[in-house]
This record gives sequence, structure tokens and C-alpha cells, in this order.
Amino acid sequence: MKHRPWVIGLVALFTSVAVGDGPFDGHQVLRVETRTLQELAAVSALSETVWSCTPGVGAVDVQATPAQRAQIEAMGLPVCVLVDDVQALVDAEAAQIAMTRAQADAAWFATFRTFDEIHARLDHYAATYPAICEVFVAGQTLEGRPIKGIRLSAPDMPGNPRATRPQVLFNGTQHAREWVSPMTVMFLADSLAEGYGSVPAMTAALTDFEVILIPIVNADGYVYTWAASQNRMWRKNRRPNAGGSFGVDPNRNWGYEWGGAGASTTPSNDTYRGPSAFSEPETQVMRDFISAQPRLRAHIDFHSYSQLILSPWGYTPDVPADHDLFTLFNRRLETALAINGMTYLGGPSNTTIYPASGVMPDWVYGARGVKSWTIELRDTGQTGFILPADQILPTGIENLNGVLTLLDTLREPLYLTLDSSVPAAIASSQTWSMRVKARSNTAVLSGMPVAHVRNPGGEFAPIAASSLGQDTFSVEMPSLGCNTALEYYFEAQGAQGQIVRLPADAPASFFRTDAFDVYDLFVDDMETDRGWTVGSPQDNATAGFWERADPEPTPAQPGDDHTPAPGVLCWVTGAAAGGSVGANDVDGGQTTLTSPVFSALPPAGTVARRTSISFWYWYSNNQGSNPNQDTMPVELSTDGGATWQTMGIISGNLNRWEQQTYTLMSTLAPTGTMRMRFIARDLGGGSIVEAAIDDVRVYVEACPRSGDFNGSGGAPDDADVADFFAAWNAGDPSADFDGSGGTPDDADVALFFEAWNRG
Ligand SMILES: [Ca+2]
Ligand SMILES: [Ca+2]
Ligand SMILES: [Ca+2]
Ligand SMILES: [Ca+2]
Ligand SMILES: [Zn+2]
Repeated sequence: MKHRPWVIGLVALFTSVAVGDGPFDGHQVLRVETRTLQELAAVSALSETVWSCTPGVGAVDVQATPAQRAQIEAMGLPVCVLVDDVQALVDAEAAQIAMTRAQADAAWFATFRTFDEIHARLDHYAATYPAICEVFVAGQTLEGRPIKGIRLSAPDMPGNPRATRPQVLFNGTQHAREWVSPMTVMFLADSLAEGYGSVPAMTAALTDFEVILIPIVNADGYVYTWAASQNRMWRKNRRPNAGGSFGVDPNRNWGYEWGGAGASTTPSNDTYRGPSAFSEPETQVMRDFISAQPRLRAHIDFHSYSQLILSPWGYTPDVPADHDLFTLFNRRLETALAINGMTYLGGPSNTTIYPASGVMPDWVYGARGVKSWTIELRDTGQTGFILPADQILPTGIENLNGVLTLLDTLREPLYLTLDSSVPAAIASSQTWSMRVKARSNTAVLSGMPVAHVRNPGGEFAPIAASSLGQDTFSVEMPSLGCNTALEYYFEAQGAQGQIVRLPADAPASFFRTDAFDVYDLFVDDMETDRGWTVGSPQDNATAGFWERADPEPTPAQPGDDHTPAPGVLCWVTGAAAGGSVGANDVDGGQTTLTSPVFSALPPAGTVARRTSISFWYWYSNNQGSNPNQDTMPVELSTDGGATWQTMGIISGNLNRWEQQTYTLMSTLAPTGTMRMRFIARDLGGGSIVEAAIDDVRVYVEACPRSGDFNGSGGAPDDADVADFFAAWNAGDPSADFDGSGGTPDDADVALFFEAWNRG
């Protein structure tokens, strides 16, 4: 077998990216929102290096270690992660450089190739590797061009004849202008043909599967995009339509739920569905070819661009019966396609991009029952269809990795997937269960799936599931004491003893659910007067003052409050619509809405683990002149309004009600005399500023204080009683069990014994 150097480079890439042991291990690039020069200086000092070219107050990009990130976050500034893993980026870059320099024979993939060049290349594989490659013509296009493909599979082996191997089909170029799609399919052909016998993953792929590749389905359109009188941006086939326009969109012409949403009835439109389902030779040929493959297990239709992994359905937002299975494949494909640092997002086609009916994967899955995807290749719109040619190889490499991962997943004996979501937290003592699906694939499921559960630090112990019918199983999970957690994973067994776990690498990784109780401390839907006030010494707005009212709609202001009916009222800047969008918005300065005093302390006898303030807001500053220049600070006082600190700054113009939640951290420690305020303001150039606030909720996640007074661990015992009374007699604050302040009293004794008895 011919042995090309770049194949070795490819293998090196597959290993070098996974290993991260460089100088930037764990480093991330963070975008931190600073508000003052002091904050900017502090963030800069806390970082490894500043990435921003010209750092200033506002958003600054810094490279930080995990410890530095924790310190920056402790400052309470908004942080978002730009680069999750700096070392991985550096590794990927180094691997790419090494791979490219090692390539002796990569010239074919250095640029885009014509219809004739691509078909000649298929013939070259068949001539060079006749034992494993076979070229075929599936049929003819409208203008009579061959729709050519190649089958790759290892020669017959004892106990493993070719004719029994599961088949997978990958095609490109339903859409003519998406030139990276045939190149990606050709890269798969090249890697498998050249790598068989020398690269273990390629050898295994062709030993276990028959891989069928069709680089160009819409040959007429593809040739048209290359013609001298070219229309490089041509998408459809070359059907002459009634009315003089050309082209049916092949990927709206497939006959499963044909004619629904996301396909045009107008012949000149780029998504014209055609006069009837399967009206076009290209879709007929592919339909008949697919129907003739008896062992087809999976299919990918390659398109560009957007970097998406799209599973059925396209025609409806409803999820398919195999949604959990598609989700499992999608997550693995996402990981596999990220090998070069690119993000491919996976999900159902309809809701991940847009509704589209008559698409190929809907038919392949809906009519043939074969798992089928659209993969939208690079990029995400920077160059779109005119992808630079130097992206062909990296696109091919990451999609080869995706295809290998797809094959790996098809090989698995059983599929174990979640049928209920993993709760991050539950209430203490709550009864709860988890549902999983366990399906046979190459093996038959044996017995019931099992959940392995433990408290953190303990040993995993099994709990058997019970069947809910079909492939669905339920596990009754143990209820949890407050401030404890459960770690768990699931396991299923095949008839030959094959073990499958969820998560796949359990017990190294596992799910976790925490238990604690939630207490509301201050809840206000603004329907009654709870004592909010308008105005502060700094207020200087001339119009658009806060008022509690039923808002009237304008292009910048909601027509309804947020509270579900019968709620009608919220706080809003000038509730009346007036004659124009600017008639009743904030003008000339700021107007301040201040809450009544509320307590953010946990209930007596409990210990808080987290205190949160949430509210629903409407904010608009993107209408009219000087848009997007104003913001609305949200401030918090821990001393009844004497002093204030910034909790956050609202600036997003979503034109809808949105919920914001802030967690009170050490810098804003909860007290019994809290207030919050919202400062709506039109500063600088006059602009349209509208704001509204509704459904405020302050709540604490807390657990009862433990009777283990001296913290010795284990169940409370006599020593805890002795230590409590010693502290109580001494008037020590630690004996103030209910947190009421002052000298410990009888109430503290009662509460302590309640906790002690509880254990
Ligand atoms: Ca309300
Ligand atoms: Ca208004
Ligand atoms: Ca204004
Ligand atoms: Ca302004
Ligand atoms: Zn496309």
C-alpha cells in the first residue's frame, strides 16, 4: 500500500491535540467588563498577559490561569470566556504547521477541483486500489452528466464477507456553490483509500463497514458554477422552469413531508421545491440508489456553510422518536469536529437553523429509517461559500475525525441515553427518579440497566432500574438530606457481557445532583404598593420618570407587564405611549427606582449557601438617534440605602422581557437591611431610553444548621450538647443558634435541640 507522509502527519495531529502539557495549560482568554481605571489596573495585574491591543476601561481581553480567573471573578465583574483552552489552540496551530510541512502529495487538496478533476480522481483510486475501491455511476443528471461515486471496503475476509458489512453513505454537492462539500467527501475517499493497511483507523473502518461516497450530486449546477459564463453563486440544479427561470433546489425536492415549511413555491426562488416531490432526476437517482442499499446504517449530506451538525427533523420542530439517540451522536460529533478548534453545533435541523421541508435527511430517516444528518461545513460566514482554499484540508481533517467517530458510535453494542434531564439541585427529602433509554444495537440488552450512586467521597452502590416499557427504564433515586449531594452514573449490559456506561467514561466522570432548600425572602410582582420609591439626589431626568402602571406599547416599550394574568402592573419609565416613540421615554438625565428595605438573611436556624436576587426587565436604547450608548446600572445597598454598590449594568436591547439573576457574593454580603435600585438614564446625545421592572424575587438556598455543634463530623452526640452549653453560658455568639443577634437565649437552646434530635 502506498504510504503518504501527510497521512502520518494526520495521525500525529489526532494525538497531539488531545495531549495538553504545554506552558499555557489551563489558561483561558477572558473578556472582562471593567468600569473604572482602578478595575482595569486590577484585572491587568491579576492576569498572565493582556490580549487587547489597546486596553481601556470597558471590555478588556486577558489571558488568565484558573487561579487568576477565580480572583478576577471574585471582583464581581462580568466575565465571559473567549478562548477556553489557550494551550489547545497553540497545540492545534503547531500540529497544523507540522502536518502541512510534512505533506508531499497534498497538492490535490490545495485548491478546489472541477467536476472532471474530481471524477478523474475517483477513477484514480479505483485503478490504484482495486482491491478496496470500486467506482459506480448511480444515474444521470437532467443534462445527462453521471452522478458518480466510489465504494470502499476491505476485501472479503473469513467470517467477514464484504456483502454483510453495514453500509454508510456520505455525499456532497446537492448545492452547487458549496465547493468545500465535494472536496470534503474526496478527502474521506483519499484518507480511506490511501490509509487502508497503514493507518489503523482507516483499516478498521473498511474492515467493519462499506463506505459509499458520492462527491457531486448536483453535477449540472456544479459545472455551471465553474463555467466561463459562470454564476459562482448558483445553488440549484439547471431545470428550465415554467416562466423562464432556472433550477429546482434538490434539497427541497425530497419526498418526505415535501411541500411544507421552509421551501418556496416560486420557481425563481433559491429554495424552489419543484412542481412535485422527486420531480428532479438528481433526487430520483439518489432516492433509488439509497433504496437499493440493503444494509445502510447512516448517512451524511455535506453542505456549507455554518459549522452545524443537523439531525432530523427539518420539516417540523417536533423531535423524532430517536431524539435521544440523535442527541448522543450529535454530542460526539460536536467533540470530534472540534479537533482543530472549530465549533460545530449539533441539534435538530428545524430548531437549530430554520424549518426546511423536502430535505434529504428527512427522507433518509423518515422513509428509510436510516440515521441521517446534514453537516454544514466551514466557515460561519466570514467568507461563506468562497472559503479560502487553505481551509479545504483542515475542514477535511476534522470531518474525517467526525466520520470515524460516527463509525465508532455505530459499532457500540448498546445505546444508553438519558430520558430525563439531570437536575443540578433538588429540595431536601424530595423523592425523585431518573429515566434512561437502553437500546440494543449490535448486542441484545441483558437484564435491567443499573444506576450506581454514592455520596461524594463514598463508594458507588448499584440500584436496579425498572422497565417503563419500550426501551425506557426508571430508577428511583435516594432522597437527599439538605446540603448533601448524589453522584451517579448508569450502566447497561449486553448478552455477551458487554458493558456500556453513561457517561461513557464513568466512573471517571459522573452526574451530580445537590440537595438544599429554597426560601423566598422578598417577592414582589408590583401589583400592589410595596413601598418602592422614585427619585434620588442625583436624579436630573426631565421626562420618563419611573411609575408603577400598566404600560402602553411603543416600539421601545412593552404593552404588558411580565406577571402572568391577572397581573397588569410593573414599574416603567413613563407608562403612556404618547404620540411617538420619543414622547414619553427618559430624557435629559437619570431617574432612579429604589426598593423598600428587605432582609436577605436566611431563615432562623438555617445556614445559607447562596443568596440570589432576580428580576424581569425590559430595556430599550436602540431606537432613534444615538442608539446603544446608554445603560441602566442596577445597584445594591446593604445598609438600608446609605451606601450603594453596582450589582450589574443592563445594556442589552432585546425588546422583550428578560430575566436577570445576581448572586450575592462576599463583596455584597447579605444583611437584614438591603435595598436595590435601578437607574434609567439618557446621558450624552439624546436617545430613546425605556426601561421596565417586574417580578422581583430575592431567595436563599439554605439548609438547617446541623446539631453537630463542634463540627466533629458524624451524628450529633453528647459532646455537641456540652460544647453548646459551654458557649451558651459564656454568651458566645456561636450559641446564637437562630442568628437573631444579641446574647444567646432560650430560643437558641430550643433550636439547637431540634437540630440535635434531627441528627
Ligand atoms: Ca406585574
Ligand atoms: Ca415610556
Ligand atoms: Ca430620551
Ligand atoms: Ca443617550
Ligand atoms: Zn447547502
